Amino acid sequence: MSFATHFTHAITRRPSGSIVCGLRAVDTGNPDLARMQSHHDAYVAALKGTGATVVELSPLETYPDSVFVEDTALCLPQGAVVMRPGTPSRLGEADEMAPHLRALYSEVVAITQPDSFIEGGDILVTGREILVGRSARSNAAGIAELTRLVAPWGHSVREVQTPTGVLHFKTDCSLLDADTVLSTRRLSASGCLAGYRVIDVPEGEEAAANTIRFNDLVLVPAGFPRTRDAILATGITVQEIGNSECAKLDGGMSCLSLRLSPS
Ligand code: CIR
Repeated sequence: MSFATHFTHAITRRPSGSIVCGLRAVDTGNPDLARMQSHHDAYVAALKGTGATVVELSPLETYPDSVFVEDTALCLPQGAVVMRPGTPSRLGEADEMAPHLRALYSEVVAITQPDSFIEGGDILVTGREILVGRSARSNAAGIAELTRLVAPWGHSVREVQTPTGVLHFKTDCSLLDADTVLSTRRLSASGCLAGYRVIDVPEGEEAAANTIRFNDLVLVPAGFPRTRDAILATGITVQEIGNSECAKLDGGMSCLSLRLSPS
């Protein structure tokens, strides 16, 4: 397994009661906290089942969307980069995450420029590069600052475009192995994944494009059998996790963890 799919640790944060105030593009009703917590428990258990250590952080009432920890940092083998979320209600989540990263890494740097915005959901780390989708949450200044910060660690960043109306780049794609990307057709048709082996999610199952490859497992949102079977056909073990409540807030499998393997 490459550095892009092998992880010794994950960081998660339990959802808080304030989750009903979480951001959403379309209101399909409030998430049910108890059901979300039970999905979250299954998610954490699946990560632990691969042998990884999971750091489970306490709920943060002040930040309704703070269960979506992925947006607060980029974790690479050499160090972590603390993000600058592009929406005011989430900006403070990054500072809350920083000390937990410092506990695991000797090098932690941060996006700090006032005009820079970038969220982890827009970043796909593959076996060969870091793809960052420009979106309503991640701008050119944020991507440029990230590029400067990770260059000394030997990483190159390629700016791409998150499809219009899609929250994050990884809403529409995820890494299955170092060279294989699961993608919606609307994203793969843009050509930004040229050179990768691309598996398109079947039509009607676009919401299943956001999975996570975590060691030997791929975690897939429950309810998308054709996507599950397409991944199973690659020979990777799949585990389905309920995502009905996070989906009401535009969240999926990747949003719920930071995945890392500090070197
Ligand atoms: C938000 O709008 O920021 C949250 N309701 C959802 C964040 C999902 N995060 C992710 O895709 N990485």
